[in-house]
Amino acid sequence: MIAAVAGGVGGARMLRALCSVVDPAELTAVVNTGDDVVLHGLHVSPDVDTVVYTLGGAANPDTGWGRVGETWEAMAELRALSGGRLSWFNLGDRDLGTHLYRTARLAEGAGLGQVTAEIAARFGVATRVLPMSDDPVETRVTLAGGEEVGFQEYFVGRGHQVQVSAVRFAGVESARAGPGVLEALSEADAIVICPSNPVVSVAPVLAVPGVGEVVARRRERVVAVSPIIAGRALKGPADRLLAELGHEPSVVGIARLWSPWAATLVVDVADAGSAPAVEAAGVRCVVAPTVMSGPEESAGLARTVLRSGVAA
Ligand code: FO1
Repeated sequence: MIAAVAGGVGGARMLRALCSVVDPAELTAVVNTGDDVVLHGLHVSPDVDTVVYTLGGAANPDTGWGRVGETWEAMAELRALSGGRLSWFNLGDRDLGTHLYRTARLAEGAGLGQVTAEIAARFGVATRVLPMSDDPVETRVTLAGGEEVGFQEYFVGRGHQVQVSAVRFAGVESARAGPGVLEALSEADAIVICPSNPVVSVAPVLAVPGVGEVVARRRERVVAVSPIIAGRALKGPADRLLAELGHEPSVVGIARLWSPWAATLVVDVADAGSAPAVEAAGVRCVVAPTVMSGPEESAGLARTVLRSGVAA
């Protein structure tokens, strides 16, 4: 059994790669819910949905989030009605079905983990997709001017083009790990920290009481994949966020960040020269191609990751 900690698009692609080399039913994904947002009265779980759609072969390949073959009739109507005020976050027609279902089931008293299992079953996903918590945890971002906004307001509303001075996970102190999360992490032969945004995708999962502790306890079996290659994030604002929050936006910064939790860090061949500095941070460094540009490259990375974690 393999467990993985994942955020949205980068995490989902790592999970899909792992599924190409192990039985998908042997994989459990623990997914960030700090990005969750209530919009138009609907509970949207972007990272959970991105993982489910990706593993179910239903994700939009261009964006990585949302559904393939999506239509946008409801959004167009909402845009026309509100003059654009209420349509800043794009919810496609098919995607809306997911949010309607989730919201209805939560109102009926089901937990987020249970509802996620139901949605995953509809997409034929054999991997267990576990939200990090059934309890509300909200990633809040303080902008350089002092204003605090919700994560999606920063990420989508402001296009993550604004400077950030702090990030916090509101509610995390009293959140309980989701059903099955601690067991999966405790029993896994290897734990993979996916190349998701460290600050806003992986950190909230590790901040859930008990989760960070069990990952740290299993450190020898934990393999992280660097989301930073040659100082840059392939997608999204991870490099800028790291720098703005006082971390080095490099594989060495990632090694320092993950050293309490991960014994091994996989870095891209472009960062081979940083291997000694990664090891000086107390983390075993594995150098391999990490860009998941196609199925073969993705499978190659997954094999490297599993070899590094299971053999530890
Ligand atoms: N990302 C965007 O950049 N713009 C959007 O309008 C947008 C809508 C959206 C709807 C549903 C969903 O599941 C994800 C969506 N995302 C959108 C992606 C999301 O904001 C980010 O991928 C994550 O929260 C960061 O991991």
